[in-house]
Amino acid sequence: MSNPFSRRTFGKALGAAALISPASAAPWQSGSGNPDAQGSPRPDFYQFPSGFRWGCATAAYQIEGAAKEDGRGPSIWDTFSHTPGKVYQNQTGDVADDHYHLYKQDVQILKNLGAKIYRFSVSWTRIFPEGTGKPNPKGMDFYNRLVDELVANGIDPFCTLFHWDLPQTLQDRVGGWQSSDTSHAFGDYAGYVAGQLSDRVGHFFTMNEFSSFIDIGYKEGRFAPGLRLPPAQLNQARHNAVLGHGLAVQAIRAKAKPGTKVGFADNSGSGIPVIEMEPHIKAAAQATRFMNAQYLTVIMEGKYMDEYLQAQGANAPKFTPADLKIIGSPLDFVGINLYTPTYVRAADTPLGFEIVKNPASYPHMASSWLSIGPEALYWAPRHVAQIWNVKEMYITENGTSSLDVLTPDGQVYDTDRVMFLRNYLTSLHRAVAEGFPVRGYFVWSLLDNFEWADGYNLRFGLYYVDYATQKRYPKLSAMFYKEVIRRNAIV
Ligand code: PNW
Repeated sequence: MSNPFSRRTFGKALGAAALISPASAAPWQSGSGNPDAQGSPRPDFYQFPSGFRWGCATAAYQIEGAAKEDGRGPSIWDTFSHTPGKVYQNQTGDVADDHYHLYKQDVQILKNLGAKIYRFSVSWTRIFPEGTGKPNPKGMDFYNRLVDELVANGIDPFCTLFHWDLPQTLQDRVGGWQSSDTSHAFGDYAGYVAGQLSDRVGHFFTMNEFSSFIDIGYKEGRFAPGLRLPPAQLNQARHNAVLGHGLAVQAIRAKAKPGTKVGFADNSGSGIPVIEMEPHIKAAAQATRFMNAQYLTVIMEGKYMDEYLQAQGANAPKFTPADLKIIGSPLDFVGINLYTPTYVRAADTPLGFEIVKNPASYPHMASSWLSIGPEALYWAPRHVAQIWNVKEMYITENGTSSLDVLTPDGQVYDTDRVMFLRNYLTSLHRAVAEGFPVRGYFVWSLLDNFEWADGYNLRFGLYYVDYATQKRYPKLSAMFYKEVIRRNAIV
């Protein structure tokens, strides 16, 4: 083993640390500059390679507000959030974090954290208020100013082109993702924005989480546009989404500066072997391919799995070989949003696996769907690298909701979030240490924000937002993350 710290020396270092660790206030409370000597009681054990990139992620509708400003057109999330009964307490993204006006302050917050990368999304209807047609210069200006501000502060912008805020006109005119007209409109919009920003933005994500905006929006109806389509129509919408992704990849390559990198950010279900032993590991990899057959797998393989098409039968999507070629356009990197584990065991089924359902007692965070499974952050990159030979990956989202409370003196002790991040990062460290090519990590999210159907009830930020005053307060987790970044290690 090349591990520099044997169990013995590790234990000794800890013992020594206990003797010398100062009893004074935590470094961030004393505000005493660089806490290196006192703050680091032992050699950092979970050190990341130099050059590993730390950042935060957000999305337009969740933070920007300014819903009607400078010519922005309505998106399906404006319509949905303004429809009574769809969002917690009928809250909307009309104002959100008012980031549209406070972006300079938010860039300073990022800088203060030490973040070197930032993932934001562009609101399609700021650029094309009706989805297609003539671009709106004022909308584009906002992203130009934001990108300039990031670059001036030493932060590398990563741009997501679609984080669910589809132009309402496209929903009304053609049924949104139910029509390939939307796929083409998306390609045009993506090419235009990349053409405008790629002199300063090196990485573009086409779309964020196919399954969230299609399956929750067009099947379960809990997200905009709130539809419950039957299987054949649903599969076609899924197909149009990945087609839109492929068209965007091609448009970005045509319009962006040479060398611009293109990928996507998906919350691909990732199988975790119930026990780390060969048959279950194999089963978990198979499950990862099959669970993502309609999104990640068809994008990476340029082909729908036979098992998927067979399982769908008459409800399978209609497509041409040309579609598949577009969908499978080669990518420069893959982004993985990761929150929850899916346990898998080897089984005597056609694909050799079975998904193991968690018992009711399985622990979760404040969001009821957010089951805790740090190992997912090891297995997801490993599967993606091994199954599809991906050479560059980012964890594009990872984080948790919490029922944060602001104390009278302006503190938020989100010990649950710190626990969550520390444990997930430990698994990510294992993936990186074993050589799986994860190059960076984005916490979801920089700020508390509009958490879709949960409104402002559930907070995902490292910074607490007082929505009445728009004041931001660093939580304990922000201090933790700042120290992780500073030491390039889990602390
Ligand atoms: C992601 N699930 O959504 C999104 O990309 C963010 O916009 C969002 O705020 C964040 O995660 C937290 O929810 C998800 O049901 C939505 O498993 C639903 C699920 C996962 C992620």
